[in-house]
Amino acid sequence: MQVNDVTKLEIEGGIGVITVNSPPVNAFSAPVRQGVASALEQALANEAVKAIVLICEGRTFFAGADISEFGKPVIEPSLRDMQAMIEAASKPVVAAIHGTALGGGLETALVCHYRMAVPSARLGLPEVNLGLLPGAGGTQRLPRVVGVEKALELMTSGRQINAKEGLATGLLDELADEGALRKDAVAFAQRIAAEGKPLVKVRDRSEKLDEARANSSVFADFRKANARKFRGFKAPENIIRSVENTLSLPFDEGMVQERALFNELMADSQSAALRHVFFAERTAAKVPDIGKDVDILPIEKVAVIGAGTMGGGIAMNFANAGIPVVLVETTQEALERGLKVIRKNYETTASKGKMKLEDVERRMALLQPSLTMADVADADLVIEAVFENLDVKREVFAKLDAVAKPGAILATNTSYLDIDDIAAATACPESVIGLHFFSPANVMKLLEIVRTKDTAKPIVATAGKLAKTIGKIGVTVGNGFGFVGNRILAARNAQSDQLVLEGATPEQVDKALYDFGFPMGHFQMRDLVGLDVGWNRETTSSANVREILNEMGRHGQKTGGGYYDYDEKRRHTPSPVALKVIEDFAAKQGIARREIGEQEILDRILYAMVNEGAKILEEGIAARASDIDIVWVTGYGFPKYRGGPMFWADLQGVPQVLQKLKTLEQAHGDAFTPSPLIERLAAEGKSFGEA
Ligand code: 3H9
Repeated sequence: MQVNDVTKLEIEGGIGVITVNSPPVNAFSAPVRQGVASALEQALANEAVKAIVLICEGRTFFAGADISEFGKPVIEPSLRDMQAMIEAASKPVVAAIHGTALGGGLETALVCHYRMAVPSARLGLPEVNLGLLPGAGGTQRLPRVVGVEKALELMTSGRQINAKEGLATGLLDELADEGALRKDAVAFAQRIAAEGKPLVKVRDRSEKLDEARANSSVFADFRKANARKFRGFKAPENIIRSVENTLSLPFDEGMVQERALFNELMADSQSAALRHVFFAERTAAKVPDIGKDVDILPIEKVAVIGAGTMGGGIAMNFANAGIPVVLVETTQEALERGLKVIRKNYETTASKGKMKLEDVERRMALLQPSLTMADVADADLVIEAVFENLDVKREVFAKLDAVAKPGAILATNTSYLDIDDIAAATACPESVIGLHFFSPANVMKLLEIVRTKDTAKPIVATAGKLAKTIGKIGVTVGNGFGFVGNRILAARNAQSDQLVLEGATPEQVDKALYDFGFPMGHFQMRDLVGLDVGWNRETTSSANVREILNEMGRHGQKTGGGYYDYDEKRRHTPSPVALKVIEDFAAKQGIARREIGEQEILDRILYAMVNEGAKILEEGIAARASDIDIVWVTGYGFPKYRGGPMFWADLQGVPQVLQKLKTLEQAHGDAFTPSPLIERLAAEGKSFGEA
């Protein structure tokens, strides 16, 4: 019987089966909550029903509260009301789980009296990723089932566990056969009813809490162990406080406090930012002019030109996804060195237990080393990762043009160069695209997909699909200096360099960025990467502080000094030598040094970045402001809880951004001349999100 558009109730062998089908992910929207509540009422009122199964159709069990309803007035019944009905039901209710039981979905399973899942199911409370805590009883019930420590770990990381771990931790009562969930859940419910098993309510359980009471330092230890990881994020602390309440408050009082702690997070800009990132990540996958009708090309074999740090890392992505890779180098030595590094990376992962040893061999076997460009002939995609120099790259592309099979995608991993210039070396510019991986390429999530004026749509669509296949977040951008990420980085770098000349110290600039939430400051980052990256010994001319430091042999961490001095453990201290270089250079430039405060540092760096982002939007290099945010959050360490530079700017308000830029322009010049887009948005009363 259909209860409403998304819910039906069927009676099968004395079991009331409530089935929800609300694509795409069965989130608890108002119709889903209403459907479950009325199906439950009907099942409870029906004497033929001895027990109830709650199950979903489609790809997954409930994926949680409907995030798109957040911030809007609650439509009855609330998730908590619906859950209270289930928990208080006079007949046993079994949650039958497939896909992912997440957030409010798992919390609903926790109010059912029993839980069963197929082996492929995954369970988790990922609210922390949205800047929230599990606010439908999760913080109160999960510790009662899996224990305080495990619950803290799961809720503050958002980690999903598989069904096997679910069974081992007591989160699941039974496993169903894959593909036979409904049948097995009905049989399980029949057994429960026939044997008169109790209506187990997690809220009444206390044995795991008693265990935690015996270990008085559990919360302090947990906070200490994770201080670095949680830095800047508010949700983990509220989760910990709510779990602490399980030990000191009765269940109902704990629930009241959970609600208060949840509401506090919901009202905070961090959650708004993290929810923005959640949707922005998914929106980035949709390229405005590329519909579902555009062909996706098969990628069954890849070739990577260059087995250096980038090329090797890029090749690993494909081997990890089971796609064979031809790895081409010019010398046997370079090839062997590259393969050795890849093997070492895999073995390190295996030694940490994150990969099986046989998988190391399986992945290595997917890599076919070659010294001959002609070996790319049967690759569907060729990625060039050679030295960052236009002539070198053009030469490679001219060769590729001759040896690659017709229709193969020819990609460059350049981070700054004009891809139109590179494509012009071929007779098929429509097949050329930029795939800008970030170092380390096997780890970093971001992939800038750079389309030129000529790149054919199927090539762009295929690159987007490929990003997903290899576990990256692909953002499609236009071809222009530095694309999105490095162009904004250049604006940030210019201000950082200028600030130290005008009187700030490298450590002051770095501290301001670190305190804002970046993992490390600009100068520390440069020292880590190596000041000599991109520096040319032949042409260096003491034109800036960086060149002078390089000329002095101060190439960064690896040489014991750069902008900072380093000890043998690579710990940094302020460098009097570097400061002297800065002061001398500033004097030579006629720049009078002065005291510079943290606010000025942040203002100049952030507003320069936002202004550059606005120009990028205006030029159509990025399709939307949220794409810029994703590039910076996933590729450059912009604090996720601030949502990215453009979301941060929207929080300040576009008129305020405009005002600030005008003030900065007066004091510091052209870099702050507001982009015309900002003027226009301010006049139209629009945000960057609406641009
Ligand atoms: C919560 O539960 C709070 C409670 O504790 C307390 C409440 C009081 N709502 O990711 P996909 C959309 S907080 C609305 O591409 P996949 C998504 O935007 C919630 N929409 O698929 C996308 O839309 P579109 C805790 C949602 O197969 C489409 O579904 N739960 C929701 O790669 C497909 O998504 C979570 O945080 C939602 N909850 O992955 C789980 N979830 O097609 C968040 C998804 O228009 N969700 N959408 O772009 C996920 O992790 C993944 O979506 C999931 C599927 C693993 C489920």
